[in-house]
Amino acid sequence: MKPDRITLRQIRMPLVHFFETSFGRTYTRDIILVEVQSGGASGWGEVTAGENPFYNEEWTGSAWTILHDYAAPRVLGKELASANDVYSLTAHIRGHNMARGALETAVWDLEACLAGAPLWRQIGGGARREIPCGVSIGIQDSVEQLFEKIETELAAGYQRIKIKIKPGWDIDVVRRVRERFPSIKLMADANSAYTLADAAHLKQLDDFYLMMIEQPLSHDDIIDHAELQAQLSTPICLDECIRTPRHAEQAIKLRACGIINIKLGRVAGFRQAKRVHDIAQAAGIPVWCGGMLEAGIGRAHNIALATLPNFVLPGDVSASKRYWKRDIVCPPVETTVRGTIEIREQAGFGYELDRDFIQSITAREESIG
Ligand code: OSB
Ligand code: MG
Repeated sequence: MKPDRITLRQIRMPLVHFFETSFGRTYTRDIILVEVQSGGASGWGEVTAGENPFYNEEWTGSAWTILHDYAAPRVLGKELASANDVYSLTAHIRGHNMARGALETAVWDLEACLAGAPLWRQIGGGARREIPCGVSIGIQDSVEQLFEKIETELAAGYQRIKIKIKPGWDIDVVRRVRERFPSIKLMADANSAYTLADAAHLKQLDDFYLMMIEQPLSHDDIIDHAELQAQLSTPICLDECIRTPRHAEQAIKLRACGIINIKLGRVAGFRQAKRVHDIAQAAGIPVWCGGMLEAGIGRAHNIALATLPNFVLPGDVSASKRYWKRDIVCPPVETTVRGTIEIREQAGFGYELDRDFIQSITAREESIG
């Protein structure tokens, strides 16, 4: 495999409903798609960075520059024995995992297409035929609206509900949700909105038998999470903090978390995601697949990832229609009545690209090579 052309396309897609986290509201996604070609074949990846550098340091604009000026030139024209080699080729670039990860996952897709194999098999997955699904529900304008959303998702069969929290939308909201839905699998994600000074406040969440509390403290502070975990009976799940396999080792060693959310982009692609997965598995730490409001390509890559054996908890990978009126893949990603997504046997990421639609929403396009 020798990438001879890499094409970046930035597409613009309005969300069906705004999505609010502790760091802000998103109404429209600006997503970069990466197409890697070798001979006549193509592989596709999706940048999972947000529109602003608020979840982590990356955003659509930085990802375009990193891909165009640094990552793509390092991979273009290289004879690759395996998609596993891509990570090292861009490792000279510090950080910017989501930009690098989009290129890496595109090469995995390319490799799978050339092998005529589904992506989940190419990455060494396939531990399950369907992946368990949960939903992430953003901060709403009222608790009544949140109740309504939860009802809808439970009726659709989703196996667990994650709600977003922030100071001012936390203990009372969780209490009311728990009173209304006493037996659902429930968790809360704070996206780094608190500090260790809030430990006593967060400790109140122990009353609501949550599956976990996701990333309560700073995006880059494993040590404070270890201190907080020692005070909480609810397991902490780390998201933002785990950007490398080494971070997973350190967090586990310090007992900073009981669960890890793995996001492909955040850890720079499949190779690193598999390493984090393996480290957690060896330590008896369950993992699940997080989401970043992905369009169909990123969603399909997440499905492949979630077939690795230690993805035992329902993740944030859900149906396309929760986010998009029309997705960029055909058919759209759909869930079963069991609240699962069935894996597909087609080569590569398993769905057809809706190229006309992609073309019609492309705001910027450039080929290298
Ligand atoms: O922290 O998991 C997060 C969306 C954007 C940024 C960060 C997060 C999220 C989600 C959405 O929770 C998950 C999804 O894609 O459904
Ligand atoms: Mg999170």
